[in-house]
Amino acid sequence: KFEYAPAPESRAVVDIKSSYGLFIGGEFVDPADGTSFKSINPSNEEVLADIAEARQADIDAAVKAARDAHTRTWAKLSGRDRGKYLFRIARIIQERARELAVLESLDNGKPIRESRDVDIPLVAAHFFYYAGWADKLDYAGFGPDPKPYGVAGQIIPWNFPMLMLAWKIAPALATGNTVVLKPAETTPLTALLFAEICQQADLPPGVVNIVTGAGDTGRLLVEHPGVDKVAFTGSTEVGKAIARSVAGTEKKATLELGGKAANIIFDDAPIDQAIEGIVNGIFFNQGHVCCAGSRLLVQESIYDDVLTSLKRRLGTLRVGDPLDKNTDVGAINSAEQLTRIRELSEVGEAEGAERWSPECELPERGFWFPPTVFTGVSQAHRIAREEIFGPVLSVLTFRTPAEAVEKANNTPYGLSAGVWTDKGSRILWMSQQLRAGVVWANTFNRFDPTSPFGGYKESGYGREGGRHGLQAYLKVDEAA
Ligand code: TXE
Repeated sequence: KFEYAPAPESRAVVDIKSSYGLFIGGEFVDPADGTSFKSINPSNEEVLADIAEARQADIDAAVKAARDAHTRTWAKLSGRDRGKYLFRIARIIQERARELAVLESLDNGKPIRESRDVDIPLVAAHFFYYAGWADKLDYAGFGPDPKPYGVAGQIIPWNFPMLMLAWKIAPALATGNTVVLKPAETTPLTALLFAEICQQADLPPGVVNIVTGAGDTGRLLVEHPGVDKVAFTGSTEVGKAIARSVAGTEKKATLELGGKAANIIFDDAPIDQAIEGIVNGIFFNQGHVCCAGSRLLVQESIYDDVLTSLKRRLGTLRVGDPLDKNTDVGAINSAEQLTRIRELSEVGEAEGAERWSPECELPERGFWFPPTVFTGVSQAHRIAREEIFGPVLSVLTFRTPAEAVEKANNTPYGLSAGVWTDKGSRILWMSQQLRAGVVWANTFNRFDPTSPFGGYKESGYGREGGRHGLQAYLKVDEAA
């Protein structure tokens, strides 16, 4: 048992076993060749647990378990019965929310306030939402009697481990698919706790299988001939490799990849609210967010005011222990990600942008990076073009709405954007002009299970969330 101190909010107790097997056919099993890797706490580099690494024989077993469960039980259940299981899972997630939140913060490094108030409540909400759809698929507008693909191979990243699992598993199960899911290698623990929750909910064995491992394990899953549908969230580079791998096969794929979102502040915006939106846009979850507002576009006339207020606000952010309920910015998830953030920040300086961070003392152990703002950034700079995926904001300016649109769209990505203005007509115009899957108006990083989420351009294809999220798991063409 781990005891967590010092914040009373975090004084939860969560069982972390010293080692974890693979969850296949409803049980935890040892990997065929016995290899494993470590999951560590990024805030202090301590080992949390030893995690089994799945190889070919294990993927074969997991896909077979998922196939058997699909043909023998899951596909035969009525939508209402599938919904009952999902409602049960949602309720157990609520009951075990504290455990899940602490475990998420330990494994990922995100502040407990976020895992407690954002991640885990949204996870439960996703399961409730898709549980409600399970017996209404005939009315979802996809034609009569829409059919599941069968076995879904799902690969998720480390930035929102439980939430990405919910985005993947809840709609897949609601539509009658079974699942083999691979969590990211740096954050497997909540997915393994979810496996226990499936047991607790008496989910039929094999409906959900969790295989742990790194990129190679993911590749084996994607390439497995028994997988009918691939769903991936992660880097654009790996997403492209997956698209190539499934091309010419019968597999369907949905890809949710990187982003370089513009957060656009007009001079008539409610400034205090906008400052909060900028901070939330890029420092929420240490900026490990595919839709992070990593490019701030400020109208020139208010540039000085915005920068002064923003810097003052950043001076109040607390960076540190993820389990302290007062922490605003936690640890960077891994040494590799920290290196990436450091390298791109150095590139920013070398390219001539001006780097600024508030005074803050970072813990000695663990992976840390201070909230950072780059000014004097031009569109040609790499820090304005490439996803940094860390607490680093690049500030650019614009004069007219048309210039804001042009700069915002000047990116290979197209996942999200934010617009801050008092004018309703401008919000409508901007949202039509911006080439982004999500456009937030006078808010940022707001998620809801009822809203579809996904990208344009190199940010991927397919939508997760809402009614659209069902479509990704149904043979809608054949049914129509
Ligand atoms: O991603 P990977 P990484 C971006 C972000 C970050 C960069 C690299 O810019 O700095 O990607 O992060 C699995 N076949 N995003 O290296 O490798 C892997 O094990 C199948 C944005 O962590 O894409 C993990 O489970 N699977 C993104 C998952 O893919 C493979 C979130 C994501 O890891 C694989 C994460 C392969 N060949 C990173 N190689 C977002 N859209 O939110 C790796 N994986």
